[in-house]
Amino acid sequence: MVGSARFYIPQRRQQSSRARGSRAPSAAVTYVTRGARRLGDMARRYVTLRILLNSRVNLRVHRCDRHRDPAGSTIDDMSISADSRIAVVTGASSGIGEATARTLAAQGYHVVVGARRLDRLQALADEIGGTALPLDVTDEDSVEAFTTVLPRVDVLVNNAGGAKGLATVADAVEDDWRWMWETNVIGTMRITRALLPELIASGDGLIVTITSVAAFEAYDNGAGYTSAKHAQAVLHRTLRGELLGRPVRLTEIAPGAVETEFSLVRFEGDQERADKVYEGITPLVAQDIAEIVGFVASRPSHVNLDQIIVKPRDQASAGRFHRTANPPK
Ligand code: 8X3
Repeated sequence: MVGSARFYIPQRRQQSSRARGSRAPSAAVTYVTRGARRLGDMARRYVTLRILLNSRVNLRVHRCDRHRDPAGSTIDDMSISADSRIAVVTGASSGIGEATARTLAAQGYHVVVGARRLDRLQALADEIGGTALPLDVTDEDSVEAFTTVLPRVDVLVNNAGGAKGLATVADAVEDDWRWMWETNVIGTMRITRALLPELIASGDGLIVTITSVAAFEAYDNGAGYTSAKHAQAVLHRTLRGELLGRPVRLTEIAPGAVETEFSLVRFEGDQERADKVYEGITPLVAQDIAEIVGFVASRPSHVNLDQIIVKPRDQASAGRFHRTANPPK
């Protein structure tokens, strides 16, 4: 009753390198790539078939060296029951992503969690009966390795992202801007583009993108982040039109102040500065957002919640808060 598939992950899509604007491959490279792609397609078809035929399938994933985790260990098994719907959550090693993975697992999804911190990710996957796979959305090879092994995808939660720094445009730090655009914008585009065929093929796909109030507002010292979040949101909103007529719903969730590692990352580990962001208010917590994702995912398939802006009661806009000495916890 348990099937087992072993395969090496080949290059998945030749078109993705074309889209990157790389030079035309030589005949030999084209030949090898086509062969590898055919092998990859056969492996994917085989896995899908096993899922349809067996009550459980056990997928052992072997990855090429550059995708191995630093400890060099093999990637864990992916045990998926035949009737499981699969939800993919990016940036799932903490905060909103972690809480969302728990919520969707409780709703019966087999959740595939992706992030860079594999140790935390694995503990989460063990807890919720999901699958942990390393994922760096800023690395095209990593995205390709991650997406290639998924036998089907019903829900994609684009949560990976974040902010770095708080500087005026006059003092803009290019590396910070680059990181924010790579993570929030290009990363969302990469993973969404790669999983679109599976989401459509599911017959009832859902893409949830976690943007921010920064996708609706501009604020001083925040242009690197607000511009990236605006761009990420436009990418997501564009898909709503492009996918019209296809069985895929799209929901943008735009949170205000959520107390997670967000500010700690933004201020490069400066805890005192990060704490100040939430000082004197009762901020949202990751679970608040996770429950909204769970609500969205549990609506009937003809219901599309397009945009949800969610803020603490103490926050009126991105930069306007009501702060008190002893806010209720
Ligand atoms: C985080 C919200 O207000 O810090 O996405 O930009 S804010």
